Amino acid sequence: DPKPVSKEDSSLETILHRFQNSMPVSKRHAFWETQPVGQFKDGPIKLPTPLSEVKPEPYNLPSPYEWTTCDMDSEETCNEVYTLLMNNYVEDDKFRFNYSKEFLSWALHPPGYYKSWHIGVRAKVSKKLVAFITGIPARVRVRGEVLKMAEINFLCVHKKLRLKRLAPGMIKEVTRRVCLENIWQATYTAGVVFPTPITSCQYWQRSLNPKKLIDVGFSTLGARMTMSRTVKLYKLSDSPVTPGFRRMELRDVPAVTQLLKNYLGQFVVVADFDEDDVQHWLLPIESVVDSYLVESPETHEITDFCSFYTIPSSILGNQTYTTVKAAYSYYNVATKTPLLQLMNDALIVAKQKDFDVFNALDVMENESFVEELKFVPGNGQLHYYLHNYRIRNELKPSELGLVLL
Ligand code: MYA
Repeated sequence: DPKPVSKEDSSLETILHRFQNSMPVSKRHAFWETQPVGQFKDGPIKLPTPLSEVKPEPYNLPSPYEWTTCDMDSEETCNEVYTLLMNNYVEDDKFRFNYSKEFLSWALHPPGYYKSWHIGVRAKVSKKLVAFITGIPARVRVRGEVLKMAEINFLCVHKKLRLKRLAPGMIKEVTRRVCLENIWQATYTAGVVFPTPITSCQYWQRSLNPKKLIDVGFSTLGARMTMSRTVKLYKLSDSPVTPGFRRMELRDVPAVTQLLKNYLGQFVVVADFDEDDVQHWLLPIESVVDSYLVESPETHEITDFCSFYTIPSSILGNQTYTTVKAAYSYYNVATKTPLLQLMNDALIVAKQKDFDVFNALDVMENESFVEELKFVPGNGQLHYYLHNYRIRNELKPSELGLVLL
């Protein structure tokens, strides 16, 4: 059984044995798999060490700073994290992500989360929160093997403390705390390239409120286009067109889990969701995550599903508008309704809910609808990474069935 190793049985020998046994005999190379050469197969790069060998105390920080574990249930701490990210998280020349407090609470409290993985750095004297990084537990399937992983997100260092090598210390500390839970793999995404992405994805953006997006510089008026022609180009129906299209409810969790499981089976790196995960990640939460499905009016079977999450972005230096409200395509499954029509309905409900733009990565089958639904390529890429897991061949974005926040 090559599956995650239990705490009771994590001796190196047992792990090595299980790891080798995960390959069919004909493909195993007991000697060469121990040598520093490129390997034929996907798998861990380093085997787990016994837990007793994981460093028990935190890494050192430069002396003016100290570690803090952020209790995200505390309103005060949640506010501090929110403010740090609002002012210092990912930005380009015009926009900066402005994740809401409700979103952060949702993102950091999935089933089985570890409080110790919500890590802050404070200035010792003022106690001001100056840096942050988080992990959450997840099961990720890589070519058929389900692994317990950490999803790492919200790495942020205050602008005044940049380029002082705080980030590497924070990454080492989160790694240590993940390993203490006997988890040895992680996944994360970033807009920058470092060693080594498993694939690099492209964002596509669909204007829902083109006038505002043009006014704030998010998009530009196309060549030979007027504002009124542009508004007309992006106009959508007032309400969804698919009969039986409705918001997901608690009673739909089993059916949605089944739909997702069946659908995601075809991809190479995939979120492995059970019913608890689906309830947490996909049951709608106002201004955080939206999910819709198609219930057949005749059979009442749930045949299709679509979802998106909400991240506002602050507009830097605009007098009229402060925020762009963006929807991010999450997981979508079409078995009866054409995917194009399903996603068009998703655009319609997003427009009804006053989103300005709908974003989608070119993961899963998203490339099949973006052009026809008038998405345009965004600038910049999103790179996907695995920590301590080798994938021999770089993947195509369409081989990913995993969307992080
Ligand atoms: S991605 C979002 C990242 N956040 C932002 O972009 C917000 C704005 N920027 C900042 O706050 C800072 O610039 C950050 C770097 C904090 C990003 N991922 O301290 P430094 C490397 C990984 O002097 P700073 C997200 O949250 C850089 O290449 N490494 O730099 C996922 C250099 O290393 P090297 C990054 O600018 C995070 C070193 O850091 C990133 O003050 C996944 C410089 O450090 C980045 N996004 O701070 C983290 N950006 O010299 C990895 C820069 O080698 C998790 N760097 O090039 C790994 C798995 C851990 C768990 C394992 C469990 C088993």
